Amino acid sequence: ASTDDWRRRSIYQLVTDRFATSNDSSPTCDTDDRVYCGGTWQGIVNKLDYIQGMGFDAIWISPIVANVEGSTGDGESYHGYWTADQNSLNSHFGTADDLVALSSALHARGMYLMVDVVVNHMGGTSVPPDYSTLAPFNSESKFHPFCWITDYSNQTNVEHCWLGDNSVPLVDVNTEDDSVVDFFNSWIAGIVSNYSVDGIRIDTVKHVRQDFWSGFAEASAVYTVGEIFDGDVNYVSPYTKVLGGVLDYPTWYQLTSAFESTSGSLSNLVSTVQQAQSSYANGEFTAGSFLENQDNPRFQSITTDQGLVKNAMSWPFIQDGIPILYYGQEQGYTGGGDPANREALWLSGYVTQEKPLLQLVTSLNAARKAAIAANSNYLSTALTFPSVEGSTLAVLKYPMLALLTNGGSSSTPSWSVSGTGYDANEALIDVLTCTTYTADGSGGVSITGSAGEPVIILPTIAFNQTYCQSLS
Ligand code: ABC
Ligand code: CA
Repeated sequence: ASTDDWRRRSIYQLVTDRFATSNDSSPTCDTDDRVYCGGTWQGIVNKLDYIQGMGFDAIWISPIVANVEGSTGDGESYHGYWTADQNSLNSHFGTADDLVALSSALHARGMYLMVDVVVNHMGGTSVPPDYSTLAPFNSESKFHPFCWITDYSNQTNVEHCWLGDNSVPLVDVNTEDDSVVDFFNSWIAGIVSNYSVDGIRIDTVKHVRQDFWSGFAEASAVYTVGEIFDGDVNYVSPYTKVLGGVLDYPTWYQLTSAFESTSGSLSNLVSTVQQAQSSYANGEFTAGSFLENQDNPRFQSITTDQGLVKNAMSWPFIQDGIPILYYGQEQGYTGGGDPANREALWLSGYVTQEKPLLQLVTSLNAARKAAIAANSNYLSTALTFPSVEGSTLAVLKYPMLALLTNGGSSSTPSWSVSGTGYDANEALIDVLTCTTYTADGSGGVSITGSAGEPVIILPTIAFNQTYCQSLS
């Protein structure tokens, strides 16, 4: 599927090993052990109702190819980022038929499959690594000479030296070598066609020369979203010219710091978003917007104030890009940094009732879908900030008006917003509570909220009321 096809989508990101088992069993899974816990592609198929029930219409799964086997000083390769053989699948997660069955099951529901892929490196188990264990590049000449990345301000160092550590060096592929480039271009085309993949998430993008990526993206012929783990818009933007989109790390930094406490800066979030809107090649429209992922402490390991949590969680669904929710957030998971943030989801029982954050996510997906349906230009309407005042923020992307606050759960926020585009006295609804409001004589909105929670306004006419009836 193309970049344009993905713009309206909403993505559920999962770590295959930790999402669901084939037979619905619930094996113990202590994240500190860093071992395979038993999740599979078949397990995902069994739980698609759970994902689709929240309104997601795409999933992003962790890497699929064969990895370093057995235990290392950094544990087992349950996450999938330590490739051993580019041309085989990771048998812990199932067979090729299972992966095809997953993509078929998704497509039968009108959902998309995004696969995580790693080009930059392969997984070693010693320094120097035993190159003969790697496939298909099994000689030193296909890799950059060993050196650790030591200087992130030196782009050559970032691209040619190695990530990882002495237990698991991430053996850096020589992506300047033409035969390596040719291999990867046909490899990605093969993955996309063999498993009917709709989009790819690309790992460690900033560790490979920028001009490698346009050919790779073209060869994939699908939407490509790249990971450039960096907070600086100026550093990230150039990559938006060579890929379908980027994971919006610059906004993520400001989103986290804006809502992690009641003293966070909303204006820093606003200015970073505006900078990204004007410097990314497609504005923020094709960027992946997220609050959590497998590399960073979960938001609720920083604060459990539910007012702050709900505001931060709302962000990816109300902004210009493609929302991504990292599995487990809907269940209120609180794991800290890697590996604690990779909890097994089966330990939650996949409960959907009386789960306020799961309900929030469901409402946010419903609101976004309704806004897309109501305004044929919604997906190309850049959000604006009609009001930024101390601890409150209004985000307008007509017909959606998101009223956010970082006042925390003991605050009673209020917003007064003009220039909304609503008609005089138009009937409005807060999608999260189904409370109704009326615009004033000039279309303005004045609302007092409660418990520091966000309010997500749509014209009542744009929102399917049966959704509200199903809430109670
Ligand atoms: C394992 C253990 C960890 C242990 C580590 C040494 O080894 O589990 O507990 O600490 C995979 C696994 C990990 C594993 C690693 C290494 O491999 O998932 O569990 O960690 O073996 C991607 C993936 C990630 C994956 C890999 C490797 C890459 O999302 O899941 O990890 O395939 C860098 C890379 C980035 C990478 C990330 C983990 O490391 O660029 O691609 N993620 C700075 C650097 C960034 C760097 C980041 C984190 O630190 O600039 O390049 O990311 O180390 C801001 C700046 C940023 C700065 C931050 C900290 O501050 O703007 O630039 O980021 O202000
Ligand atoms: Ca590299």
